[in-house]
Amino acid sequence: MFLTRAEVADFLDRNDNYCILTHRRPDGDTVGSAVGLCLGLRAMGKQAVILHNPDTTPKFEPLFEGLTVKEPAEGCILVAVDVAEDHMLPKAHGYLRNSVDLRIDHHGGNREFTPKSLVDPQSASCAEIIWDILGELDIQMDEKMADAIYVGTSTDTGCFRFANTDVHSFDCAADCAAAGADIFGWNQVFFETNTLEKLRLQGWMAENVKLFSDGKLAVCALPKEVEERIGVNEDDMGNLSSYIRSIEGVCLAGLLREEKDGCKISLRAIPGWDAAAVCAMFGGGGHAGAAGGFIKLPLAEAEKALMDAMLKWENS
Ligand SMILES: [Mn+2]
Repeated sequence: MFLTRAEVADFLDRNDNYCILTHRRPDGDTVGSAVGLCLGLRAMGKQAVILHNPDTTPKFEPLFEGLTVKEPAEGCILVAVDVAEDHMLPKAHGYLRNSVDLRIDHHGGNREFTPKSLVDPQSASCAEIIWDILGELDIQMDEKMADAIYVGTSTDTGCFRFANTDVHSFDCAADCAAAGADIFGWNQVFFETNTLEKLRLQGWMAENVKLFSDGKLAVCALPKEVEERIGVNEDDMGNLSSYIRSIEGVCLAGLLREEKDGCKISLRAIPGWDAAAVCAMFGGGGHAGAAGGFIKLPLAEAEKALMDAMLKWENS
């Protein structure tokens, strides 16, 4: 059953004892949405916690402080935020995939896995939907809530630069700023800081990227050996496909990362180009502007398959 924001607000108001779930390899949006919702529910006097996500990277730990538990309490209401499909739950939470009561999300076109859901693919971030729900519930954001909602909104819009950024994103961010969010501090953390290893890897990518179709398409195939030699961590690897897409003239860019039984692909596209459609050819998905998937082929063959798929989409 699909619910409106007002109906979700009403559901949250009428019930109690919530446990919030985030997606595997958590990003700013799933973390910000969970923290914002948890603090909002607590401000209403509700029992609310977030299930500890074992994939959490250090950047996000301060936001989660004091909110997480290792096990959901007996009989609690499970709410998933920014979780597109049940297999996107962390592996350790897989046993809960048939027990989630409510999903709040902005990924469209996915298989429903909860009896109740609020899915708005028009929303740039899930955190903005949480902000709307807090508004429906007349909750005034405090600094901590504002920090969380700002992290979600700013990271999913690439600091208000991606095509999904709209008036609502700015309204939400303005409200976060008014409520005391540390705008400069979070921007420094997420948009103005790189490890030296990440910058070295970008240097390698600039040397090894392949441009084709008159420079409109770009692919970079990254051997595991290079990642290990440079010493990048998982955090460093986030959003590197955007870096290739930023090359002048490139409309659609793909990054391949070599793994044990194949290659992980990550695509970025400018408006009018469809990263999700290309990833769908390999069973993956996402948004038109940003999508991902997996190709069960060795690196060189996967690179060829991805280049062929990108050309096929361009010529379709
Ligand atoms: Mn999101």
